[in-house]
Amino acid sequence: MFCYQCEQTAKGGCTKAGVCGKADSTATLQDLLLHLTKGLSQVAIAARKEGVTDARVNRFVAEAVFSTLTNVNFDDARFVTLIKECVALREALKARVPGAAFDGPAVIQPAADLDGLVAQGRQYGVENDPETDPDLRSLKHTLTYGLKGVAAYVDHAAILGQEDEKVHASLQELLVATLSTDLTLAQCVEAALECGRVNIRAMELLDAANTTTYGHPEPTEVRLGATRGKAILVSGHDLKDLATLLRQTEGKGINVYTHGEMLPCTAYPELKKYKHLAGHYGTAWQNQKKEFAEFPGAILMTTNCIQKPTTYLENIFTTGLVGWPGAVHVPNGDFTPVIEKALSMDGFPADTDKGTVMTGFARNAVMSVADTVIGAVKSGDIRHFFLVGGCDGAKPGRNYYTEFVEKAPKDTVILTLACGKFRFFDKKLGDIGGIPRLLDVGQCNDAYSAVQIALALAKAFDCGVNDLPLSLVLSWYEQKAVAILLSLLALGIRDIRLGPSLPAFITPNVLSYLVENYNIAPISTPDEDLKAILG
Ligand code: SF4
Ligand code: SF3
Repeated sequence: MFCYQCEQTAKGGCTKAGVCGKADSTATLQDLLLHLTKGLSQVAIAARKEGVTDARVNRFVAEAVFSTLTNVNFDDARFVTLIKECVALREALKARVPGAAFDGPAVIQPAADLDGLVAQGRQYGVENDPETDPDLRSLKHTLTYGLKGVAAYVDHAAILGQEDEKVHASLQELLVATLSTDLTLAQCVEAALECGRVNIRAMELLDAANTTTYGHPEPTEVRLGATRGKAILVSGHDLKDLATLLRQTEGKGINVYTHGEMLPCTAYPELKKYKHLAGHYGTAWQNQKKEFAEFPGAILMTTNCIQKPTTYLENIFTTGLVGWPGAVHVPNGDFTPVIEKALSMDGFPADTDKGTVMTGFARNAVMSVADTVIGAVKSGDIRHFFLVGGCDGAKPGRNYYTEFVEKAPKDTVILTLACGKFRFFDKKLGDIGGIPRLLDVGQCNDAYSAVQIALALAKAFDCGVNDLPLSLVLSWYEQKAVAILLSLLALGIRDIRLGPSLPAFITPNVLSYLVENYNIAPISTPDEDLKAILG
């Protein structure tokens, strides 16, 4: 195996096993599935030209690519099933365009068993990429990882009924573009920016999916302590799974808690209406081994990030695209096994009080107080906004983000999103004239909301986003962050600070390009960066 798609990668790339816990076989099956998904996309593009589109093919491409995102699925058996489904869909679609001719991954026949598939997959790993130019390779891998993020957003939105045929078509075309060895540097850059543009539309669909189904998030105070009694913990990012579980647990004497990226779900009217949505438990994904082991109830993983379960393997359930070998996988929509497990466990023996945090400052909530915010900027009460957002992770260098927020002057406001916020989410930063200094916009899936806030501020001040008193200080871990970064570049946003380390798949020349054109900078120290930004 060779994998360097996430920030946690071993020096130069994971080769024997993933730092994330991904086995060599899993990584190799993921490579094969990704390659075959490009073959399915080739057929889908040809079919589209003939006026044939297939809804299941569109959904499958997104699901299969999302399955290969970091910390989603570690179960070889599930990848074997996906590989078989991919080829079956491809052949069925080919039959609907009898005149078309295909090559490459559109004609690969999969081996019969797991060992054969792993042997086959070795040919399609990133180390065997036929692209020989290191900078082109770097840009194409950036594109590939960005597309994994797009696939995640497309899938999330589709689960709630929001799809756009143009987004499916673009995702498939860009997947196929990564196969070409004829692209110039300029074409590769353009493809990466197009990925960013497609991602904006995918995130817009997801925003519409979430807000039309569950209402606009409202500023909400969330308890961090526990309530005596039976308990289920929900992690990942999927709102529909949480809604379904809340419905299915109503009146059963079970309290439901959010974990990690599910925290902002507590701010949606149609989710917060459930009285047994009792609060938030724990912090970001990399702390789950400790936090899940101590949780006295059942645990449901709806999407990334899952880690190898330890003592709690019997208590953890996966659903949707998530998988861990040995953990019980339940279909979306019927969480009976999770509920039965929770009822069989002790639950919390007593109430505990660990204070509260605020969430729910998504675009609608922030824009509803836009006049106050604009007034505070004009009067000088608010000097600067920082968007300190992105993924969390295990690296010690991520303390930078905690320190940065702690050291940000009292006349600055911190917008945050994604699981990186757990480095500082419970800090009491006070307010500026009633505007909280720490505003949780939502999940990584809500980056669209943050972009809309920035665009609205730019409009109000009649300037470009780059001219606002706003700085982006981002942390990345997995590939949704790559997609978001490409979206920000596609919007022309400059001066982004990125950490805790730069992607291993970026070559020095590509980095120089990013610095020259977008003034991207790696994070340094909180003191130095604050000084450079605020002068
Ligand atoms: Fe390594 Fe990250 Fe790939 Fe896991 S996903 S194998 S940690 S680079
Ligand atoms: Fe976090 Fe996995 Fe990226 Fe959703 S939960 S931001 S890392």
